[in-house]
Amino acid sequence: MAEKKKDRNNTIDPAALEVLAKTKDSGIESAYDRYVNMQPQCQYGNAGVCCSICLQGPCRITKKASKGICGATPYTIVARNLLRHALGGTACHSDHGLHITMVMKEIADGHGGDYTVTDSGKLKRVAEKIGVSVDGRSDQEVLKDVVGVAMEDFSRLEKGKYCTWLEKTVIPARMEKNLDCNIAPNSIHKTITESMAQTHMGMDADPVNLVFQSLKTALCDYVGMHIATDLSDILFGTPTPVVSEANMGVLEEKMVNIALHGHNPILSEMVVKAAREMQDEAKAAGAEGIKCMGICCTGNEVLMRQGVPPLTNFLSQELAIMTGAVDAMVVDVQCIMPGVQTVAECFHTKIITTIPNVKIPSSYYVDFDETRALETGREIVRIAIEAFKERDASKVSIPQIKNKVVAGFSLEAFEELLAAVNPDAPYKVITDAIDSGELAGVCLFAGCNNLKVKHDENHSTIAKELAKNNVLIVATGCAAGTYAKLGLLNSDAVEQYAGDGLKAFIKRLDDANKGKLQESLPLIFHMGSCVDNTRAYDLCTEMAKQMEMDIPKVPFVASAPEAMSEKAVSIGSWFVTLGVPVHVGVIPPIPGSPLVVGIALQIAQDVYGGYFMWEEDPMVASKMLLDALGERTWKLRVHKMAAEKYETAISPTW
Ligand code: BF8
Ligand code: SF4
Repeated sequence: MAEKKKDRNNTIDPAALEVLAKTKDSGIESAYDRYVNMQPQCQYGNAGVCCSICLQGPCRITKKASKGICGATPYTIVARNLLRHALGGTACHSDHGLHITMVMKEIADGHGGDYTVTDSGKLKRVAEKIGVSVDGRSDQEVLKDVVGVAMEDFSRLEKGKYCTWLEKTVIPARMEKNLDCNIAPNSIHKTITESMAQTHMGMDADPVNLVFQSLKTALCDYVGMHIATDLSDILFGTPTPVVSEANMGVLEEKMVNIALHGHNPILSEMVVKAAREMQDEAKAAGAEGIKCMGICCTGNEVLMRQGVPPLTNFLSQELAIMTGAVDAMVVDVQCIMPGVQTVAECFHTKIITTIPNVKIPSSYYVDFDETRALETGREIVRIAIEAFKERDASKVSIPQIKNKVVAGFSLEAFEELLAAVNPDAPYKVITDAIDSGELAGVCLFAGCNNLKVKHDENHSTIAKELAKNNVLIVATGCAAGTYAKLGLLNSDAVEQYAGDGLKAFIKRLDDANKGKLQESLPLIFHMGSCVDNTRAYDLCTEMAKQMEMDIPKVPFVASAPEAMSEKAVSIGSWFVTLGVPVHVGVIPPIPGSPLVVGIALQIAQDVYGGYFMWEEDPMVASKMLLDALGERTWKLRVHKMAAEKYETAISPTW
C-alpha cells in the first residue's frame, strides 16, 4: 500500500499515462505529484476524529485525549463532520438547481434573453408530475407555476409541508418512510440553516440525531438536483442518443480547443453556440476552426445534449492542459482544481472563471451575465481565439487516444428504447429479464476520481465484472467519463465484456429500435452528469412501480467506486435513505466511531432497506454488489412463492 501511494503514475487511462510520462521531469506539478508529496496523510482525519469546529480546536482523539476539549466524544465528532460533508454536497447541487430556477424565472417573466423553453413536452410532463395544471394553458403560464413550486422547495418555512419534488417523484412508501423517521424536509434552505446550526460547537451531541439530520439534508440534495435536471431539460432539451468520441485524442492540433469544465449547462450551452457561429473568426486567426470539448459534469451536460466530446474526467483535468493544445479552459462551478491555473501558466492556456463565487487568482474572470448570455459566450470564445495565436507548437503533444461514445440516455430516451419492445409496459422489459434470470439486476455507477484508488481502475474493473455477470449498467458523472474515455460506451464493448444474458438483452433493444438509432447500443448507458443521478433513481422508481413493490425489493444497486467530493456523500446518503444499497470504493472518514459505522453499514438496512458497503478492492466490491442484487432477487422469489402458497399478498418486508 505504501509503495502504491508513492507511484505518481496512479492511473490506468493510457492518455493520462502518456502525459505523465512526458512531463515527468518538467517540474510541472499535478494532483498525481501532490498526492505522493502528501503521504502519509493524517490518520486522525482519515478516521474522522479531528474536530476544528470551534477555535479551541483542532481537537484530535488520541489514547491520551479520549474527548475534545469541550467534552465531545468520538461519535459526536464523527457524526458532526459527516453532517457537514453532506451539507457541502447538498449546498452545491442546490445552488446549481437554484441558478437554473432563477434563469427559468426570467423566461417566465418574459425577460429570458437568449434563453427560451426548448422542450415544451418536458415542461408539461414535469408540471403534471408536480401537480401544476397544464390544460388550456400556455407554456409561459405553466412555466411560471413550475418555477413557483421550485422556489417554494428552496424557501418554504412552514412545518407540515414538504418539498414537492420529493413528495411527487418518489413512490408513496418512500415518502411515508421519510415522514415516519421525521426526515422529510420542508425546504432546502431551511434544512441547510438547521444543519449548520446543529453542527455548531455546543449544539447537537447525539450521533443518531446527527446522522438522521444528514439524511434529511441529503434528501434536499435529491430535491435540488432533481429540479436542476428537470429544468435543464426544459431549457435545453431532454437528451436523446448521440454519437461522439472521448479522451485526449479529441484535441485538434490545428483548431482552437476550448475545454468546458464544471457543472452547469447555463454557461456552456452558450459557449458551444457561440463557438459554432464563430468558426470564421478562428479561421482568420490561422486556425482550421473551433472545437469545444468537455471535462467533468459540464462535459457530461454538453455531451448529452450537443454531442460535444469529453476530453477527460476529474483527476486528469490538469493533464489536459499539459498537452499544450488547450487554448482556453472555461470553468463554471464545482470540482475545478485550483491547480489548473498554475499548470496553465506554463503554457499559453487561459483559465476563464465565470461565476462570482468561483474565482481563481490570476485567472481571467468574465462575469457570466445571463441577460447577455450569448454575447458573454462570444467574449469567452474570442479570448480562446486570441490565446490560440500564442500557442507554442513545440510544446504541443496530444496523446492520439480516443474512443467512440454513444451517450444521451435520459430516462425518457431509455424508456423509448424499452417501449419499442413493450409499448404498454416499458419497464417490464427490465423486470421480466430479471425474473427470467437473463439480467442479474441494475447498477448505477456514479461519482468521482480519488487518488486513494488508482484513477479509473475501480470504475472500469467493477463495471466489467458486473457486465460479465449480466448486470444492466447505467452511469453518470466522472464514472461515465471513465467509461467514455476507455471505450466502454459503445457496442464493441458489448461484444467484449457483456455476459450472454446482458448481450441478449441489449440485442433485443437494438433489434426493436432498428432504423431509429444512428449506432448500435453501448455496454453502459450514459445518463448524464452528477445532478442527473435522479434520472437513475427515477429508473429505480419506475421498476418499483412496475413490480408494485417498495424500493428495497428492487434489484437495483449503486456504486461510487472512486468517490471524492462532499456531493458524493450527499448522493450516497439519499440513495441509502431511498432504499438502495450503495458501494463506496474509498473509506469515508468515519471509522473513528464504531457506532456511526454500525448505523451506515447495518442499522440503515433495517430502517431504510438501503445501506452502505465500503470496499477498496474492486473484485471484492464486485462480489458485494452482485451479492446485494442476488439477495434481493432471491428474497423476492421466496416472498412470491410464499404468497402463492398461502394465497396472501407478497410480503412488503425486506
Ligand atoms: O459532480 S463525479 S468529481 S465532476 S463530484 Fe466532481 Fe465527482 Fe466528477 Fe461532477 Ni460529481
Ligand atoms: Fe474541540 Fe469541541 Fe471545539 Fe470541536 S467543538 S474543536 S471538539 S472544543
